[in-house]
Amino acid sequence: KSWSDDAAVNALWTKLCANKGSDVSTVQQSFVQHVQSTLARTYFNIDNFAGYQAAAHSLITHWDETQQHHTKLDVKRVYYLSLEFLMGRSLGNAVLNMGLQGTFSEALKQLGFSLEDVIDEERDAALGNGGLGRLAACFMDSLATLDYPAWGYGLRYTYGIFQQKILNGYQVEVPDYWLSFGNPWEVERLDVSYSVRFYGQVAKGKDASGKSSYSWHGGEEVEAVAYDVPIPGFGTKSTINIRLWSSKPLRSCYFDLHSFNEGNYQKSVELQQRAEQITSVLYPNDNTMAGKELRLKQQYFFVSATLQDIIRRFKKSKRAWSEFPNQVAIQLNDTHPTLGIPELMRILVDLEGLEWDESWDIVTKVYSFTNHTVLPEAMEKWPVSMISNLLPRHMQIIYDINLFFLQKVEALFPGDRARLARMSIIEESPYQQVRMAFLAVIGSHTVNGVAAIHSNLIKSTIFSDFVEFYGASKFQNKTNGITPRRWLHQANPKLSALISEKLGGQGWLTQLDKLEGLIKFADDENFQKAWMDVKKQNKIRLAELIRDTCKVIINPEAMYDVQVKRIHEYKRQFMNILSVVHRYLDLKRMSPAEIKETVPRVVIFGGKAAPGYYIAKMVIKLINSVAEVVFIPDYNISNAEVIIPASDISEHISTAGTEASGTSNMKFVLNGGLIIGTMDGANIEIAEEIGQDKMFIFGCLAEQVDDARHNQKYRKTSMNPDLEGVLDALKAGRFGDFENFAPLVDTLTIGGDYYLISHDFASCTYAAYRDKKQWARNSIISAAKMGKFSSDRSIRELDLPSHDPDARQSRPAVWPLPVD
Ligand code: 73E
Repeated sequence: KSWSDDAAVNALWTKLCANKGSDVSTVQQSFVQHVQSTLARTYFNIDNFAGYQAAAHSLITHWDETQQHHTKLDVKRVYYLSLEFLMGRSLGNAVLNMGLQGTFSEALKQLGFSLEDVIDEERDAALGNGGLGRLAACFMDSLATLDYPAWGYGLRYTYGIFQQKILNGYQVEVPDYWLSFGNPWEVERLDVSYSVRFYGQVAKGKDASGKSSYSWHGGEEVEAVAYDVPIPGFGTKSTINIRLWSSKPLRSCYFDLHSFNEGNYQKSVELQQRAEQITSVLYPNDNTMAGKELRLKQQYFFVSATLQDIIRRFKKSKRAWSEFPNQVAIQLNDTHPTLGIPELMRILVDLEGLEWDESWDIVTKVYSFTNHTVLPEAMEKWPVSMISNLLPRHMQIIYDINLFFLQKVEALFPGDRARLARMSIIEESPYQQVRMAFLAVIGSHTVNGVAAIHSNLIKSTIFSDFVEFYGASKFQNKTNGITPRRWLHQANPKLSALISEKLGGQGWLTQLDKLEGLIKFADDENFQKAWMDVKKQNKIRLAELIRDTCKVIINPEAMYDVQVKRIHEYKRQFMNILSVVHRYLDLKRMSPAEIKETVPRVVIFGGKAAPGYYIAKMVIKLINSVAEVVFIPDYNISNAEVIIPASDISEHISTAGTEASGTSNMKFVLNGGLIIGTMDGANIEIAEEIGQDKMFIFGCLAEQVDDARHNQKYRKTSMNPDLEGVLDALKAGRFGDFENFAPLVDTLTIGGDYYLISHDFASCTYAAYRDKKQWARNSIISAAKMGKFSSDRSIRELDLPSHDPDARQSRPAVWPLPVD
């Protein structure tokens, strides 16, 4: 019962709910109460970790009320479906977003804790690989901050992205059992669970009117249980949810009684374990497809539970199905949740008894699709045989979708058989596979790329036939963004404070364009000094992290040159380390006087290689063998928050046309770092905003890549002589046994140098760093012009259902106020 008819009962509830002040003593009361009852500890045995848990629990009361508010308003909701959410830590972010920083620091201080130490106890929630998963997390922050009636949906993996250790220069993966000490940020919803079927058979029958009907039965069923994670917006009382599904055995058959009776206890538990396996681990491949049946199971498990939940919510309003698109918008984060398209068709046609055409009309009004990559190895294709076995009814539906689609193509382009083969959802050779990106395009009303160059590229390459068929307006660009709340305010508190002081308030945190107000201070020497002083302090903070994790002492006076991102051939960490060796060899040749003239530079790398990616792992070994650089192990959100504010320059040097957008490039510039980059992804738009003169741009352009590759492959161009010198040094064993790297070096020669390292091999010296004033000026102006790259702008452009204007009121006393 949600509301009583009894006025006295209502009054008592209202009074108790309202009793949630945010002054220091109320926070302390709540904290102590959680220490005693939630954690069952006492004043005498509480450590920083318990302090963290109690602080988190004190924040998480009454967070469900935004949902009630949206239900009351009866608004259309937007659902962001993503197999990855790379959240990092929550406590520091929640306290800042709720405006409770001062209160919490003081409350904890008086109780003998420091807020920073308590924050440091939290483990990263790392349910994502890289940019795609972090984008989902930034989008959730923006959706909450902008008061959208939004839900995120994902999977609650028991193991997040592996932890990386470096042993003898090699990457070693350690499982990330992040839940081992519990997770105060999630609420288990045992009341929200659905069953999900796999395998089995399809029976064909006839319904009452004599029409063919299909029913899927048999196989095995597992249960999806919801875990909700609250996302508080910044400066608003909106708090939205990410609902993560965890797989459990079906409640009704916890034991296989037959095996149990035969005395085979082991076997009776097997079913249970099989079910739990589905959400056990995040696939650690970034920008490559794993192709394992378990991954396909994860994808279907995810969309099945999510759609059941969305439909349950929709049905509460007792509307007709034709209203579904007015109540529901679903954004697909890449093709990973694309099975949602045939699944919604199955629900409408097989279970709800709607006609095919009516159902298809609903489906295509509900879905939109974001493409994040054009790399062929990342394009999802599933063998027809695998889908037919795991999801037999879905395979039939996909065939039908394809048939009706190709009939329309045939009508528009009669007799063009090659076109039909190109556009078919089914790839025929070397064996039949389902092209998930095509299914996503056909089942969605809009498709977007993630930066201007990428959105143009998908129109001219992978989806060009679809542009001809649907017209260009279906294909749009929504340049990625990042949340300034986490990536500046939280990660760089000193710079945030300096900016707020200069701009006279924190308005820029929700209207990032306001940073432009800093431009008029770019030549002000005092401001330049204050700006660079913050950078210096951040460099010292990073030097301490490096001292503690790598046992290396670095000089904060040197220029910090950073490349942190997943290790991938297209991102060209290999080229970066080769150019480090080149500069090292140069130094060796120089006279002491010449050496004095050079800028001291600390080169810092970080990033994980997919466990099965042999060449990427060899790049890590090479980096670690060049002892003059630092490799920070286990690059993750929390150390990114220390690394990014400390960089002077960072490297975003993918072969043109390969990095769809990149988002760390935005984070570095927003924190006053300059970037060295190729004309790729969002680098191009950053250059447009801040001016090319404030970036170190080099390398081949996207439109030149094909020719350059051709010339490289057929040795029409000879190898860059500087690069040749570097390879000679490697071959001479100056960085350890050459055998360790031979296959990597082969990619440049017999491999045809597909990523154009020789072509782009660049060796800049950045003398500009010597002119400190000019550097400070460029740094200030660049950061000031980054307004476009707020994820708030991306979210607004996505044209999602209208947000709730009433939610934006002054921050209530507690998080969040009950809906009146
Ligand atoms: O350029 C980035 C982009 O900034 C792109 O490589 C990345 O998405 C970011 C956010 O838009 C991305 N990740 C994946 N595809 N593109 C991917 C593919 C398969 C599995 C996991 C991640």
